[in-house]
Amino acid sequence: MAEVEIISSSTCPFAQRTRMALIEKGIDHELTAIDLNDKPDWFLEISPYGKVPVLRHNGAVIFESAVINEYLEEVFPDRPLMPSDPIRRAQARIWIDFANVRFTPHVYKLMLAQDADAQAAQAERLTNAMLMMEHEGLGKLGDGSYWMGDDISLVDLTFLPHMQRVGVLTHYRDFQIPDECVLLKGWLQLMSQRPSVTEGSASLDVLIGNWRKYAENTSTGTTAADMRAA
Ligand SMILES: N[C@@H](CCC(=O)N[C@@H](CS)C(=O)NCC(=O)O)C(=O)O
Repeated sequence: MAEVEIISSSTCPFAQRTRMALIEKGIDHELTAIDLNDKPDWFLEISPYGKVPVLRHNGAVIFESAVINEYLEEVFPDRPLMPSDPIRRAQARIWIDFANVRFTPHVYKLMLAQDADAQAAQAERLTNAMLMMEHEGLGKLGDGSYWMGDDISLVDLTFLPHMQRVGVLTHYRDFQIPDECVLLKGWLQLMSQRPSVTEGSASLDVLIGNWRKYAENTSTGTTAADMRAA
């Protein structure tokens, strides 16, 4: 048995962030997929939020994708995914926080919105978040192709899964990445070729099927409940 175990579900974008970190860092790991509609008792005993991903390592249980990724970075420092300079590390953390607090909720809220006015308001919020990512993030952080320059980092891994789901928003809500976000589009294209992305990603058709529960606002899961309240 590998010493690192990641507990996931087949199409969870948050678990995808941690799986990508494991692959990018070359960490041998065991992947345990659970059914979120029928959570096993052993999982509920170790996961206080009842959410994936959960990491088990050396007898410890760690949850929350951003915390798991920082933990992996500390414990497995080879093939670093954070800059070495403290200022750059702080900048990376600012954008990881932005992804979690100011970007990802808008993706879900646009999916969950049912009437046209609410959808238009949510689409505007998501557009503004992307414009900020384009101009204040990718446009200012460095000259490289990735968020923090020439090397992939935890920032890229944090944004990627929900940026991939823009195709699902296009399907259900006719939402597009704004035309002026050329850096963002180039970054998404670059990321889509990385083995950590191709290995850990479901097809667009699968994602469209999986997110129908959000598009129709019928999800009874905790993620939808949290995002409705966000
Ligand atoms: N903030 C958490 C979010 C994790 C999350 O929402 N996971 C979803 C699956 S994508 C989940 O396990 N939901 C449980 C449920 O819907 O009951 C993280 O970053 O790890």
